[in-house]
Amino acid sequence: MDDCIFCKIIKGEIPSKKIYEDDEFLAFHDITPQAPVHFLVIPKRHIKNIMETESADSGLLGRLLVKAQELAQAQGCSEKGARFVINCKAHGGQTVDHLHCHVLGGRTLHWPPG
Ligand code: DGP
Repeated sequence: MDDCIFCKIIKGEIPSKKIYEDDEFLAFHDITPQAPVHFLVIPKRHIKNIMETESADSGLLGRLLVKAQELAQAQGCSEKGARFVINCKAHGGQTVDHLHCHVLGGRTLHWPPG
């Protein structure tokens, strides 16, 4: 997608602080961190949001979550845990229309969210 910020990050057209990359996923620090640990894990394939996925995407979604938890542990969240968030569309608070999983940690997070 030509006008997608995250596709531009994947292509290197917009800089990011990468923490992980392979053929399928990219992880990078969020530009407006909401916790001491706050990074995003995104598929390189442009998928607009979680509601655009189907059963054929089960493997990708499973690998995305496993990668997110591995990176959370690598970022120091093993002992006290972290939060894994996927916002979807307007009511879900999604602002970038490219599927992404937020990983937040390093402090106690409140529940319910606002
Ligand atoms: P969401 O609201 O769930 O769509 O989260 C989008 C997140 O993406 C938000 O926390 C800020 C982050 N973000 C937006 N633009 C950029 C960018 O250009 N670089 C980085 N690193 N993060 C960005």
